[in-house]
Amino acid sequence: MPKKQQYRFCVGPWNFSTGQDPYGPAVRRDESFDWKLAQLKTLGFDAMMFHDDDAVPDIDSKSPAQVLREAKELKKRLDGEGIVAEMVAPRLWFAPQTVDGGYTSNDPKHRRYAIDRSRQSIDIANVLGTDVLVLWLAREGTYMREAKSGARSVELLVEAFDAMLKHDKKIRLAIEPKPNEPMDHAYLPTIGHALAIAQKTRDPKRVGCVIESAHAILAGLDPADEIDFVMSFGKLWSLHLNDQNGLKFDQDKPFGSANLRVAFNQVRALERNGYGKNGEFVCFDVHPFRTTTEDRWLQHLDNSRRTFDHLVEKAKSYPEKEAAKLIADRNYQDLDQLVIEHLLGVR
Ligand code: XUL
Ligand code: MN
Repeated sequence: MPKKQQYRFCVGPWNFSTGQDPYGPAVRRDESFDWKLAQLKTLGFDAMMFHDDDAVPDIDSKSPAQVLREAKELKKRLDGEGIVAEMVAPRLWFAPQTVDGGYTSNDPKHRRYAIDRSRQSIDIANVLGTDVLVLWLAREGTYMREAKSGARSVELLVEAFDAMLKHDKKIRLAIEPKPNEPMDHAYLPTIGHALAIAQKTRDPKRVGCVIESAHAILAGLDPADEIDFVMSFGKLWSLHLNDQNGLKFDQDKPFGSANLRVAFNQVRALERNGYGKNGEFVCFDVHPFRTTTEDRWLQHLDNSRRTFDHLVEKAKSYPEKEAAKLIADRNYQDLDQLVIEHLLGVR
């Protein structure tokens, strides 16, 4: 394995969720933003991710000047806590204008809203001191395929990305693919799609990716392969580690919770490719189980981080020579058991 690397950790305010789901209300009392911010250092995290309206609540009711004023105030609070803003992401999927998607909506007024709001998110990112704009394209797809033209949607996505790249010469767009939910099918379901559409934009070098473990699993892919693939293009600019138990709703389970071996392989891929060496963060896009009580509210974050650290140790202590010998002999049967017993700590 390559030489030692230091990881830095990150989380978003939405990861302190109160347990609300489509079938029931919140089960934990919400805490203030300041409280959430203060927890990061105690957890050993260095950065926070922001949707535009995490940074500036009720953003659509405020003037552009007011939005920037509030972003500046937030930057001061972050500096005071010694926390970095890792990224900003336009939260387009709540607004009435994006019921049928933002950039790919059939309504030109709504497409304009989505692009304007994305440009404003870039302005917020500038104030917060990050050059990464994350685009989780929540409603850029359809509930039924006859509703939109797939070919036109590709053009509209490129137009939207070009408008963002033009708005700011330094901003990097990090596309976070997810194949479904809330839509039946999304237009950019995998890392391969994100990399391919990057090539059609005015500045492909500034269009890269975020991998979320659960999203790759929902696409029927191995997140470790997605990591290796995108890192061979030098385009993994952020990472949302979590876990997902098969093809269900997006579960955002603690890292390693459903499949420790898949988690191990993700960590090996990160180590192998030197993730973090250009300042990238390891973010945990995880949520507490709904049953979690308020006194255990931070556990899913701490646990994900602990599992990650243990798996880094497992990656470093993996018996490479023994494994190489088995690979040379094409003895994958014993290689399989080698991995299992290494993870079980019995060899
Ligand atoms: C949705 C998801 C988002 C993005 C940020 O599945 O993962 O929280 O990470 O918009
Ligand atoms: Mn995510």
